[in-house]
Amino acid sequence: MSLPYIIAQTRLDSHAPSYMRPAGAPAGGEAVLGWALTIIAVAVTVVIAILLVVAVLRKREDPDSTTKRNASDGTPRVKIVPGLSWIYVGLAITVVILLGAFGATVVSLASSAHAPSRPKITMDITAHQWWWEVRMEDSVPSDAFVTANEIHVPVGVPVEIRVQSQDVIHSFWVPELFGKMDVIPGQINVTWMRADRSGTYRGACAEYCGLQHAHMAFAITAEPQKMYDRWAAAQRATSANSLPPNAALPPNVLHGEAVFVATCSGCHTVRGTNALGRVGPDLTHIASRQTIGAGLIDNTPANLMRWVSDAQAMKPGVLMPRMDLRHDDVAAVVSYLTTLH
Ligand SMILES: [Cu+2]
Repeated sequence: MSLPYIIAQTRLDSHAPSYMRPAGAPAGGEAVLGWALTIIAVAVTVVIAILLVVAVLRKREDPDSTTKRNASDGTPRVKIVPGLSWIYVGLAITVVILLGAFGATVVSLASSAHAPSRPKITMDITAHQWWWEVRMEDSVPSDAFVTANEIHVPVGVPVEIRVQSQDVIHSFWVPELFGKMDVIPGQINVTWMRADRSGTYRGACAEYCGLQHAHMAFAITAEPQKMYDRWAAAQRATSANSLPPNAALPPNVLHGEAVFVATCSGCHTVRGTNALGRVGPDLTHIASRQTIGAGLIDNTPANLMRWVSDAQAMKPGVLMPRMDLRHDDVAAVVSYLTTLH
């Protein structure tokens, strides 16, 4: 990674996720380490370049260029060139810098491996080709809830993150909050994060995992505790609860729900209905999400129409098949999905 690229990342493009612009821990300590190692590497390169230029420009005349030989046996005399002892000084400085950088790296990574205090929230992340299932655990098991791709956390609170994979190897990464954590089938890897600033931080899969690896994004929104509590309470509720009791729903929404349960329930869950599928993302509160297709496109009715009709055309290879539904059935399903706040 070149220095101009790093500078462009950190200064010019304020929207691109960058580990050099941390918004919490453990990313903060890792960014300090990253900057320190970058500065040392640049300084060493500059010093060596200057010395090389000086060496080339400074043409010293050797007053005694012919090799003298010992009179006794004719072997060449060993001659110590003045200034050669500086090599030892340079070597000593290099060793000290390298050992210092190594020690700082070990200490920094060891201290960022664990949260400084016991995490208050645990999230279980399950990677799928190509989306993220999220289960927010709770000390009261019935208060745990499942969502997908978009996660909220309270600012200033350490969060334990446990990652596992449903299929192939992935990697879970939010550059501004924490380093990459490999997601490996058959095991649970654990990391942690603490957002220190409100904001929405984009994450991505950081391990090539197939055709749509590039479209496996997610977002973590850090917000004040009260706002997080409201979000969590809304996510816990079934979608039926999010509608007024006995609400007289428009006929197209009711029709959309019927089509959804008949057609989509094998793969998707909408809590409070008979749709209990676990293959695809839980859609109980899909209307509250910003994007569809794991960060692929904005969650708008027009994009939902395109997605529900033919997800393969938008994200080739995705598990969701092309649905052979009539146009008015798709429109009804979209009307229904937009009520799931
Ligand atoms: Cu991937």
